[in-house]
Amino acid sequence: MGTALVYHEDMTATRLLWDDPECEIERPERLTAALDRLRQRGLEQRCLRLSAREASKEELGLVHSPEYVSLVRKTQVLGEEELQALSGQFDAIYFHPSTFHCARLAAGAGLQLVDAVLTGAVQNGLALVRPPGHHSQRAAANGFCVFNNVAIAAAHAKQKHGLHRILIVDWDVHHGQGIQYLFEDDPSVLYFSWHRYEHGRFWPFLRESDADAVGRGQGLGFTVNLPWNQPGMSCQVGMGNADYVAAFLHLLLPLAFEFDPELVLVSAGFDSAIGDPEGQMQATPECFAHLTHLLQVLAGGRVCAMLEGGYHLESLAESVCMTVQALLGDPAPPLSGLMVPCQSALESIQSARAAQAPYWKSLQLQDVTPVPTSPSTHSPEGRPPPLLPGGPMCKAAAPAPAPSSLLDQLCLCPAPSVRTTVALTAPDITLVLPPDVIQQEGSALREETEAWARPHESLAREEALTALGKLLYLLDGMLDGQVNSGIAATPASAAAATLDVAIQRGLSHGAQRLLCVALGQLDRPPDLAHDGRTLWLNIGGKEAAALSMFHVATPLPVMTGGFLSCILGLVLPLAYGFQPDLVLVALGPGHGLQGPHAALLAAMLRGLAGGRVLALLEEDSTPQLAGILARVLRGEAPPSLGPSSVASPEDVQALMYLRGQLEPQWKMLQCRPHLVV
Ligand code: X5A
Ligand code: ZN
Repeated sequence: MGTALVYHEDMTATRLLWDDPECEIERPERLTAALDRLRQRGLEQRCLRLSAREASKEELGLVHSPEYVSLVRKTQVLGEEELQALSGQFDAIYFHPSTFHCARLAAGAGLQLVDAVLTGAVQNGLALVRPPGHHSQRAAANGFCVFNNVAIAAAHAKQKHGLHRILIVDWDVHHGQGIQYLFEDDPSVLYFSWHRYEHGRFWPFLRESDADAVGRGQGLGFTVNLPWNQPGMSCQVGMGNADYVAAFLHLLLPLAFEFDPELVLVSAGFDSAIGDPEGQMQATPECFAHLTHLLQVLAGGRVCAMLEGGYHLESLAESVCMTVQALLGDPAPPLSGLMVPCQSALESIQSARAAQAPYWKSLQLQDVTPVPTSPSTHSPEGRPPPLLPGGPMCKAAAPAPAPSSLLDQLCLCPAPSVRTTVALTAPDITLVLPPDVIQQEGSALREETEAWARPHESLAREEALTALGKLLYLLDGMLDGQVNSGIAATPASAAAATLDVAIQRGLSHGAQRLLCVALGQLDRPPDLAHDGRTLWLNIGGKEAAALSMFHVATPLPVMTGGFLSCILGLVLPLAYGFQPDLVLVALGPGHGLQGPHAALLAAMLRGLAGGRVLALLEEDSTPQLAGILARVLRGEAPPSLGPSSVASPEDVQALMYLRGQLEPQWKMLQCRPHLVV
């Protein structure tokens, strides 16, 4: 459906005219650097370019007082000294004769973006704007922000489009207190912000940026603050990829799914990325592709991102590219670095979960006891040691390479231009496929197929052999980098054997770490080596069992709420911790998944392995199921699941049991710091 890029060159006009070390980082090159890089990468050309318009007085009046708007209007005719004097009345603000025009364009850009998305002209988009907006308040400029672009867009979406639930995700490194104040009693706007806080010692130094500020009146629970505190001993540097992904999986996304937004607005500040002088964080630009990707499973993919901060031009430009790539539907590049959240991040996530638990069902059934505050909870050597298999649960396992030693050794080819191929033996399924999905004709050589099939009785039949030949051909195409993802069908009786062959073939053809998510009655192949190269996750087992850190089984959750906590609380933490370079999802006998649930699972797994996901279906699956999977694998948003029911006690228990077993080895499962007695 397309991605909009909203911009106007005039927004490079406003700039600091006098000496002010605090404000000098907010400069015109921020926009040109981002735009130049988008052009270089050919990303701008793939977007629908929209020229920003000015927001009207009435539109600005949706969140600002008329007196404040006319005050800013008057700055157009002021001289430099008067501008400087007026700027001094606000915190971290400069005015320029062009500020009013630029700020109206910035707000107008957001409105245009929201209109484009909500009228269906595009699926999503980014507004590249300055001045930024999220610190600006009803009658005050603040922190480089003049008009509150995102807040105006949210108010407009409510007023002009009649929306009832809007999620605002503020991933800028500063607290968007302006947005918080404007919606703190409004339950139709869920505002999430993470921010550098350092127990109140970081700008804007506000008590109400802490996790216990959760909204007021009707809006209780609709303000979610995640303050990042002084990393201290347990992580010397700022938050990184693992911390950001953990915050999404364990805090933002459970609430967001329960909220079920109709629109997602992103206060997309990139001062939370590595290299930024303000944030001092460690997250790499790729992380923003993942954050964007994770948000695209909400609201039917209607995501509008608007630039806020971001002051390191190189880091900003790269992070903007990553965000736009994800919006365009490209698979996210794998994350680099050890995926282990630091203790300080876990403390923050845990306090925010505890503060929000009274208002959200998805947090209630899980253990949310308060955080231990003693500094002795920090391990003295800094971040936990690299993940090592062979703990108590791995007694039987042969010595395995530590996943950490395999990091960054992706020896597979880069993501191909052709995204999804479909190898199906049931021809009627093509009727429901989107046009750019390729129907695969090819098959592996007969002899080779027979050789792979030989050990398996169930693959002796002609139909099974034909299906296997197609699957092998598809898998080789994925491993060689000709196609990115695919769907293969197989006769139900041959599902387990076909999956076994696919795993063996993947491992022998260059996959270093293979994640296999098997739904329904599919057992781990008995002859699969326990060498840490395959993470086997069965959903649909009789009971929850962690037979080793690489062999996990859990029953299929019965309710939507349970399914979501299984994905967010188990599947994705394991997957992000394992960092696979190939993902197999098999819908086996009795998998019991509805189309939308299967689509959500596939869409989220597509964030792993550079999108290299092969889905295995049973031949008699409905064409609708194959169609919906093909669409999400090529980058379309999954349909929203609607209001989610609460997880059943059994689902919660299975999850808690597995977490308890696996947390010591899979640190991404943790959503609270561990107690050191
Ligand atoms: C939008 C934004 C930061 C202001 C920092 C003042 N503002 N020290 O990132
Ligand atoms: Zn910022």
